Amino acid sequence: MSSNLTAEAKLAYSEFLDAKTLDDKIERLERFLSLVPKHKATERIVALNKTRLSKLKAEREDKIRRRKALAAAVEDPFVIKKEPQSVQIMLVSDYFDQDMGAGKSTFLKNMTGVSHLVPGVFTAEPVVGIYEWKKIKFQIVEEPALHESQYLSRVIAGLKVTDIIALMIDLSRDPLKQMENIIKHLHQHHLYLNREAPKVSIEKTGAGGIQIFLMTKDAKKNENNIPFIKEMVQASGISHATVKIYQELSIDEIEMAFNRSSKYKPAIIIASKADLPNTKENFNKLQINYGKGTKYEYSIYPIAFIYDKSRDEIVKKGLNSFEEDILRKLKLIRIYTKSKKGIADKPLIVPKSSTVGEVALKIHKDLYNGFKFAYIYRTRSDGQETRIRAGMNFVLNEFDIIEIYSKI
Ligand SMILES: Nc1nc2c(ncn2[C@@H]2O[C@H](COP(=O)(O)OP(=O)(O)O)[C@@H](O)[C@H]2O)c(=O)[nH]1
Ligand SMILES: [Mg+2]
Repeated sequence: MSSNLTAEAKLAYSEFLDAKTLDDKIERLERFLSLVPKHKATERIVALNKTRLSKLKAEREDKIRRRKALAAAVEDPFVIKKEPQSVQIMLVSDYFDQDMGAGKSTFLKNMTGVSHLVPGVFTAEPVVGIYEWKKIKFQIVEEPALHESQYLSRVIAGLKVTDIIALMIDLSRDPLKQMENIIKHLHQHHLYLNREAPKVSIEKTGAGGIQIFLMTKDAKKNENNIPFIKEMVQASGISHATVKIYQELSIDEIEMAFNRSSKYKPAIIIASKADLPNTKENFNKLQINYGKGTKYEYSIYPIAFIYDKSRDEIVKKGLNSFEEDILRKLKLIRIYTKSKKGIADKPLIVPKSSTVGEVALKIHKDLYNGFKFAYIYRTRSDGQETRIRAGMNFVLNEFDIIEIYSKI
């Protein structure tokens, strides 16, 4: 133990080492971490023990999950079934006050028309709605505002498997504070937004301990941290592995890379209540700190739902290219299938650069197994309509029409 720690922290650590049950271990390690002052000299101790902590928590959650699975198959409101062929967007915000929500319910209600929802009332469980945009389904899930509670880890578990996360930031409050609050909770549970995973690979082996290889010139700068990296890999519960590192890693990045619960998700910011006076300045603050041109590159949508008396309807502002942007951010393209019945009016949503073979498999495995060839109808950039005879490996473009010929 480092001499940078207070006597109280050292005592807490030895109590942790003495803990017998999983719950005790977690509680005592959390207490120890709360007693460690956070600065340069302690950042390794903190990172290492945070990794230990999340391993213990993962163990506990696993136990709880298994226990639950054994019990009657009660539907878990925190597990959201995804509509097939849809894009799922989860809304989160920080927790401020019961009566001062960020605008998630208002967004959900106005976009999807879910009726059993009262804006202005705290939502304790996820609420789901769905709407169609150009024949594509968008499923919107409102998560409870993030705050320390027994549900926080379940909310974040949901966020870790969604397609894209929308941070709802209330422009009538300090936006940077809200961002910090949200990101703090997410990082505590090792969920990272608009960031790439550190370039590291871990391959478990049967024996031989932890072998670390620094693969690039930049990676060689980690030389001094090798013992620490080994400790981190072990703390994550792996005893034998080949670890290849391709970049220089900060202490934070070491923690991200070797924590097995780390997840990376695309995210956008929806900046609500842009109709209120004096919100322009807060919007600018968000833009400068998190918008395009910063390292996070958030797309930020300043929105408002305004009642138009003359038309007796709510007008949505600020969402002009919302769905297009989301598809682009998720690297998804639309293609259309053609059969004897004609061209489908619903597009298939597939990853960019999908091949004819991948699409055939997605439609039906018989089309794939019996595949002969496909016709691709494509409008060229000069406006010319073309028909291309294509094999399995042909790469599709957005808006291609595909007609597959199969022996089956
Ligand atoms: N002026 C204005 N108020 C809004 C807007 N969106 C939400 N609100 C208000 O903000 C409060 C909280 O909204 P709600 O949707 O319940 O937030 P949630 O807690 O994040 O679900 C309610 O009183 C809403 O009427 C908006 O675009 N403009
Ligand atoms: Mg709500």
